Amino acid sequence: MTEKVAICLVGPKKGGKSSLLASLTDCVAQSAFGYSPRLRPALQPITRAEFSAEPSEARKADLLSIEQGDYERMKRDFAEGGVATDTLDTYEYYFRLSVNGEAPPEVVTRGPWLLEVIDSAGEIAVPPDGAEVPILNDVKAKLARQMLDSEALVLVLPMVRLEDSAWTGTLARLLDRLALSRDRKLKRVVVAFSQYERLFIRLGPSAFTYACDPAVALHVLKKSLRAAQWLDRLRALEPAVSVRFTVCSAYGFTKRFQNANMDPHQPGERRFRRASLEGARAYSEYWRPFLTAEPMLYAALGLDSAFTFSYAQLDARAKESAASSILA
Ligand SMILES: Nc1nc2c(ncn2[C@@H]2O[C@H](COP(=O)(O)OP(=O)(O)OP(=O)(O)O)[C@@H](O)[C@H]2O)c(=O)[nH]1
Ligand SMILES: [Mg+2]
Repeated sequence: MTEKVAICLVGPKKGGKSSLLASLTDCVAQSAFGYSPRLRPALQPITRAEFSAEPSEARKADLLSIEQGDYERMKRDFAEGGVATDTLDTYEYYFRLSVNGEAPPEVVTRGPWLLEVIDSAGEIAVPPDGAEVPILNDVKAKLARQMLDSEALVLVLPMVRLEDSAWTGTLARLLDRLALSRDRKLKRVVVAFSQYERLFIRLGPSAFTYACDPAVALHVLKKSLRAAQWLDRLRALEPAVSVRFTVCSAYGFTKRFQNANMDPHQPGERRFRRASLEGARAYSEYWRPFLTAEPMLYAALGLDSAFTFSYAQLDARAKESAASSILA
């Protein structure tokens, strides 16, 4: 049965929300994610009319729709270096998601899913601390409503030292208000650290090998979150809301965006292989972008990949290293 899921992207200006969304369908199409390639998810942009129509009406809506491809425009903007989302409105994008391969029974027996993903300028929900950013009240009210009506939030944060960031206070307050609000529908929150490839640019051909190791991602997440004051606010949402942490890069590890970490031994675009995955498909993927499917697939399905981590996973590692330091 078709299910509708609303997902709201939230995060500071220049955090990478629009880029994450723009690279999403390519990431899914190229299986550039940490899910098993046997999951075989498919994600295609659809029009608002298709999203709104009853299932039997969907084909008709398809035919009648003359909507200009908003999502195509977003992809183009991204490919040309990115455009800051304006503060005049919030923007909805629609997708049809299906899972065509092996998945846990609670997932395969459901779907397809119709997703509404809401993008907006970072300054509306997470302005810099103390800054007076003029935003129309109507737009603020619309986004607030959309956040409360969403089943999932994807929090996109740039992978920088969080204690240096000017927006951590507003983010903490936003999470507080969300925790207190009674009429929220929220079931899942994914915290996605964007621009992950930037950590590896000095590693040359090893960059991709390290990036593909979930243990490296877990380690990086733990370090990044150590100073995050908003982390406890997020934890307060549990257990009603399940929270996951992940990393991603809309740019990925290819030359297209002038990344320095392309394999220097290969001319042109090189195909990568993720270690520890057998099977022919895994050998032939481009890996561009990198893991940007994770936040949205978890938000929509509640399905974990090798790169989505729970509080328990983050904590378990903390205990292990505490124990090993006692023995050291
Ligand atoms: N290195 C690197 N830069 C990225 C990546 N993704 C996005 N960027 C750049 O980061 C900047 C901000 O990205 P956006 O996607 O526009 O960020 P946003 O959160 O939508 O920002 P607002 O719309 O202003 O709230 C742009 O200049 C992007 O080109 C990435 O994976 N790696
Ligand atoms: Mg944007």
